[in-house]
Amino acid sequence: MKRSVTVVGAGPAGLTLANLIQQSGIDCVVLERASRTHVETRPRAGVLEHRSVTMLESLGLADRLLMEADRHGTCEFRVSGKAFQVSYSDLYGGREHYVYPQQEVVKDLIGGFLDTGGDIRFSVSDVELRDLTSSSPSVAFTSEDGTRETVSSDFVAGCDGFHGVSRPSIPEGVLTEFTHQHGIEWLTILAEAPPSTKATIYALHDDGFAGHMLRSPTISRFYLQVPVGTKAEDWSDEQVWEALHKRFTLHDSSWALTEGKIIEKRVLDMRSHVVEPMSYGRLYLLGDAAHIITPVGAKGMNLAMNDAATFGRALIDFYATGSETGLKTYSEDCLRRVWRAQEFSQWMVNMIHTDVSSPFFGRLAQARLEHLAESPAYRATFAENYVGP
Ligand code: RFL
Repeated sequence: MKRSVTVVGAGPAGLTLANLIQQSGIDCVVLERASRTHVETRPRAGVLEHRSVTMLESLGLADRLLMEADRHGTCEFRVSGKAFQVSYSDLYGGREHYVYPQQEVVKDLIGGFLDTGGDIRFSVSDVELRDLTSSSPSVAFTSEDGTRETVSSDFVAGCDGFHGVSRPSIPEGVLTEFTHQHGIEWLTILAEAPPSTKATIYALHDDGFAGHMLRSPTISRFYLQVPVGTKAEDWSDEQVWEALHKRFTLHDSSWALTEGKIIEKRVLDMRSHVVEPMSYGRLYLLGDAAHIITPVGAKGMNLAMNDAATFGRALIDFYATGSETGLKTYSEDCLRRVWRAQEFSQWMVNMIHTDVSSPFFGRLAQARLEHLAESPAYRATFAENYVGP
């Protein structure tokens, strides 16, 4: 099989790229390890930045999103039983967050790609990347029916997430890896509970952080900071709700948390990881394959889509004019935004946890939150980073 571009992985990065280049007449195939049902029902992130939505709109893939997504321009911080809100949209040119679950984004992207004649192979296995420094790299895979196939192409887009095969296919010593373990762990909970808030809540409590994120009118995501080494099964559902009630408590309000059936409970790896450069020969890494970030600040899916837009533009330019400029600057262009998001996420991690590394940092967190509550200039900087450039 021959295609111009082979895309490994059908997450937000791979599918955005596939739609973008296919709409410009560049043929590609997407190879995905999981089944279609699995990727279309896998709940993960849920916040899209204005820029990601604009890109989906330009691809004609935002109709359902614009109808169904909730728009958010305010978030709330709770400290020692008192709340304050930051209206980040007002502080940053009216830009808003769109709350729309990642699996719905994936569903729309798959639908759009297939409707325009796209080729996705689901449930493939034993994906192997070869000859990456040649002008015709290839990808071998076993299709769902057990047939071994090979696709050769001009470029391979490694969009297969942090645990995929693309990054490990790059010889040792080529990439510089930057890893930071944030020294905290979060229990992430998805519950069939309508949101108890109109704005995302970040609560700082002596027992640890708690977060209430919005997903849909019937589903909410919660986060609880838990001691490092905790296993999800250490926490019963009752303990989860008890901790959430306690950490979200407000002294001067009748606000109440609505409970629901817990449908997912897992401990999140609160790690940041970035590789440089994001390419090797004709292999380009996109999204989580190149960088992961904590969920603090809701950047992961947006960075993945930004990589896809940047690489897509570079490919479109290459096939239209022969120019390799965009391909050469791809890594540098993406990394600038990746590091800015990492810096913001780290800043926020330090602000919403009481005990990241020592009680000293607990006091710094309080000082930072007080500054945010009091200073319009500080809030404006937060808004710019939070809602996305
Ligand atoms: P994805 O979404 O992981 O997609 C990669 C795709 O590649 C497939 N794959 C392979 N395909 C072929 N061959 C192989 N060898 C393959 N190995 C893997 C996978 O099945 C998958 O379909 O990466 P992408 O496109 O870069 O998108 C990145 C985002 O998914 C990610 O940044 C966010 O979801 C991160 N994230 C969250 N971000 C938030 O902002 N808020 C959250 O609440 C949040 N929750 C999460 C998350 C990531 C999670 N993962 C990856 C562990 C919760 C989870 C569980």
